[in-house]
Formats: sequence, C-alpha cells, structure tokens
Amino acid sequence: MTIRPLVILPDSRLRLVSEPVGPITDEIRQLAKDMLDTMYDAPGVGLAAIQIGVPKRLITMDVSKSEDERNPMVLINPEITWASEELRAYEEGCLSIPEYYEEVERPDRIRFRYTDLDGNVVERDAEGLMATCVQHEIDHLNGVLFIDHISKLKRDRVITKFRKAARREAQAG
Ligand code: K1U
Ligand code: ZN
Repeated sequence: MTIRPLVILPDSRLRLVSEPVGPITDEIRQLAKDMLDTMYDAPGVGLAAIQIGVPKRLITMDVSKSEDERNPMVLINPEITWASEELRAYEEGCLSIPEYYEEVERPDRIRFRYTDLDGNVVERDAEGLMATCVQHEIDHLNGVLFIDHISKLKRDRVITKFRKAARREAQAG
C-alpha cells in the first residue's frame, strides 16, 4: 500500500490543466492503485491525480455508503456529456483544502463518459453525491477548485488562511 502526499492549497500545481492519459500501462495501473490507497487513507470519496502532483486526467472515486461495501472506481479521461438544468446544493470539501466546507450548487444529474482500466469506454448516469463528486474531480483536471464556485469574499478568505499556514510551516522548517 502506498500513500502519496497530498498537494495542498496554495500549491500552484492545483491550477494546472492535466494532460490526457495515453495507453494504459503498468505505470498508470500503479498510479490508480496509489490514488485509491491515498483516497481511502485520507479519507475521501474522490481524488484527482493532480492532488498527488501528477498532471494526468485520472480520477478515483468511491461514493459507497459503508466501508464494508467498497466500490472503487477509476476514471480515465472522464468527460461530462450531459448535465441537467436542475441544480442541487451540496456541502463540499476538498482533500487539498483540509477542514474547509462550503455549499456549492451544481447540476443535479449528469451523464459522463470515461475509459476504465481495461480500456473499455463506459458511459453512465449519476445523481446526488456521485454527480457532485464527478463534477468536483473533473474540475480538478481543469485546474478548477470548489472554492471557485463560492463568493469571492469567502474564496479570498480561505486562500489567505492557507497562504499564512504555508508561510508558517516554511518558517518552522
Ligand atoms: O477531490 C477531493 O478533494 C476529494 C473530496 C471529494 C468531494 C467531497 C464532497 C463533495 C464533492 C467531492 C472529498 O472526498 S472531501 C472528504 C469527504 O467528503 C468525505 C470523507 C469521508 C467520508 C465522506 C466524505
Ligand atoms: Zn478536491
């Protein structure tokens, strides 16, 4: 099991647009495994590769309710192909912005397409937490954070707080 360190705000890597994944090699399979280990350890319901510093369009997710019924998902080059007009507010968190939660409105239902680890192209529908999580993670692939969907006042406050924390940590060595 390999837990990789998480990239934390204000690290500028979180603003990169990640590159498409090419052939599914052993390196990609190992990256997906490490991402699942890191996500479960955090714990989180999703993780984008850039959150462990790898700018590739790869996401892991598990939105199952109980720990006994794990349903790990690996999404390669995911895309949203349809989104409902109806929105839904969900209190989101982010492993790259620890202990900060805020309501975000997003489309309630989506259709999304991705390649799985066996190379199959899969299209499926999602609603509720899964729809929210897919949108949150695809945002990460495009350098967008959930705080970009809240007011500028709140966003500036949280960025300032994390900048100060990073400065303090750097000074402490
Ligand atoms: O991408 C990330 O930073 C992971 C993030 C995903 C997410 C959370 C909530 C709404 C949308 C997307 C998290 O997993 S934060 C942690 C979290 O929400 C959670 C942790 C343990 C159990 C249940 C939820
Ligand atoms: Zn996040």
